[in-house]
Amino acid sequence: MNNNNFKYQEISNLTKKYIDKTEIFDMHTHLFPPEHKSFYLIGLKNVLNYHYLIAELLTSTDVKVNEFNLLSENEKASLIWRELFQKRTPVSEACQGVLTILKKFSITIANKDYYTIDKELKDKRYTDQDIFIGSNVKSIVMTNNPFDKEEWSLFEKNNWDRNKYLSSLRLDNLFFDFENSLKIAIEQTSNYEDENNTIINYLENCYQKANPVYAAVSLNGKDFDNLLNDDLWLKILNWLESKNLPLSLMLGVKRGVNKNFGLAGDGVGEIDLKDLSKLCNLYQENKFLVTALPLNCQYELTVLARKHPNLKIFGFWWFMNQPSIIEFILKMRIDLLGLSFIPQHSDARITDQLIYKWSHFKEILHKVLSDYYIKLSEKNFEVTESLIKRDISNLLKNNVKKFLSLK
Ligand code: FIX
Ligand code: ZN
Repeated sequence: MNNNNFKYQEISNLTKKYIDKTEIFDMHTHLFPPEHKSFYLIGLKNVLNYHYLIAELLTSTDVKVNEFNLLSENEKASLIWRELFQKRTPVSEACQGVLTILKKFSITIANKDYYTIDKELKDKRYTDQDIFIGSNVKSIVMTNNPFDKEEWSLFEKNNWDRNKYLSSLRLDNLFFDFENSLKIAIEQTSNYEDENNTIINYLENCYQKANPVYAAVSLNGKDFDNLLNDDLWLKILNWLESKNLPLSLMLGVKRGVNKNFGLAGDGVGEIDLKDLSKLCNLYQENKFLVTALPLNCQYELTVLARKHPNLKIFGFWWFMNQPSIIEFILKMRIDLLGLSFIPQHSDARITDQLIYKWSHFKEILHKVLSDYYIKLSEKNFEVTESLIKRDISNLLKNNVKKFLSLK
């Protein structure tokens, strides 16, 4: 092997070493700790009932949604396994994710049915901690909705690991269910002043109770007008600034494209990123974490991240989280932003998913990052082990923790 090839192999090996070694901070998930029993999801039954797989089942087989919804969770899982993994080839990203999880636990598939595999996996008796260790995820941020009383009851308990499961304030209900949100805010706060101040007082109570690391909303085009023109959002943004809390904006979703499909029925909406730029200019002391669903706005979003120091791009959200898209967009982000952005989040809904959501991404990161380091090396820039270690720590944890002002 000539000297150059040796150097390239060494760079690739070091890049893989630190991508595998670096503990991950996962900044957006739908996970909950085991102590939040009715919201804690783990195991093959839940992995197969992921809405990505349900959408695939209902559109690539003759299964009808009304019949599907009458089945038990186990019957649904068994049907999904049979239809997508036995009668068809599981090549989609969501299907391959299931195979990655099973492989991680050394479960061979052969032509076993769901119940056989489920029993073998259950016999492993793994916990959330085993999955965090197996995927090298140190901490995750939950999606906590202060306007869902049952889900929010997590913060009445003190028996769970608040360093591992960090909290957020998910505020979508203020858009689509303001009346009930206000009702909850009035119930939970003693002094009623006016609607907007009552909401702010309630958010302050929630902040004290949950210690969130950011607030978050998902938006489509028309919702942006509220953020820019609604007095409530003016107050919320000022309150967030006073708390040094970023606002995570998840842009370009269209809820209920197929209302019969439930969670599996959401799709891609439209978004005008000129509104985002206006928001960043209007609220220069606020910090905005931004991810977008439409593929056709990724270039404009990346350029905007070069214009607004208070805008930080994160992750490959939902339908963007596909290897064929990630490689292309990750390269564009590095070409335009260097290594200053937050490259990924898992969006995991079932704890086991941390295993595949991160291992699939890290494979791509290894390939892309190694190529950039080799290009630098060819320009006689010295790519050292400490440089590689530093960069990967920034990408997988320090960039997001710094933006969230976490130690
Ligand atoms: O708005 C969100 O947080 C989305 O991630 C979810 O609504 C979506 O169902 C999801 O889990 C996508 O990965
Ligand atoms: Zn999500």
